[in-house]
Amino acid sequence: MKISVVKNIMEANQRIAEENRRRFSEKKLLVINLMSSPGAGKTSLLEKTIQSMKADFRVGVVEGDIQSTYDAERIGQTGVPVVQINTGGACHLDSNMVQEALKGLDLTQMDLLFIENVGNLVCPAEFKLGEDFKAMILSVAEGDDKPLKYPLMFHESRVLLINKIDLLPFCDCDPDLIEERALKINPQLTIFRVSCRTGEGLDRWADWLRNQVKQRK
Ligand SMILES: Nc1nc2c(ncn2[C@@H]2O[C@H](COP(=O)(O)OP(=O)(O)OP(=O)(O)O)[C@@H](O)[C@H]2O)c(=O)[nH]1
Ligand SMILES: [Mg+2]
Ligand SMILES: [Zn+2]
Repeated sequence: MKISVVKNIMEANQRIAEENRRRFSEKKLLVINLMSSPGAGKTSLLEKTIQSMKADFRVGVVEGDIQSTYDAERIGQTGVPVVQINTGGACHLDSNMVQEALKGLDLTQMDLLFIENVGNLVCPAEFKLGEDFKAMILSVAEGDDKPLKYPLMFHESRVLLINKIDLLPFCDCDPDLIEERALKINPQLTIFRVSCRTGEGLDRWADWLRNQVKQRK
């Protein structure tokens, strides 16, 4: 009966994700579930994005990690409200964990909420959290074959950020090939090439995001 157990878990996740989603849409809050493999640059992207948007929008963050409050402390330095989830071993966030984390945030004081998922290119893509959309980061150091091998995350995401483009001269990675392969899986993907190190491409991403927040209002 293993199969029915798994099914029940997914149904419960779906139900709580819908509750989260209702709360978010009551508050006209844009919520983004940010996913990538470990170290692709999720927290770095959030630090940069918050810096460029916090004068115009009220931003909040839920940080998901197996252990530690390290990322929440990094986000805390930007001055925006943040809650850390420690999954205690689980390799993805689920909607119940997010619902618990929301108790620590005042959603009435927020326009944009980022949920940084656990670093993992596989199962975070399977769990809805109540977000408006998923965004994923792939860093060029991971290789241009990743859309071929981990298609679900590319399929489920609305946005792909190709990060660490400052490292392209040192990597055997063709960003055109990443885009071509990703778009074959998901032709609706909006793609940005960025570097959180040099700042290249981040303005375009922030402009796009501002429009998304305004449309939600
Ligand atoms: N060269 C370069 N390094 C980067 C860039 N973005 C992030 N890094 C570095 O990559 C490392 C990992 O970045 P994080 O932002 O912590 O990555 P993450 O996805 O949040 O990692 P986890 O939360 O552990 O999954 C850090 O040392 C960053 O300074 C970039 O655009 N270029
Ligand atoms: Mg992080
Ligand atoms: Zn998992």
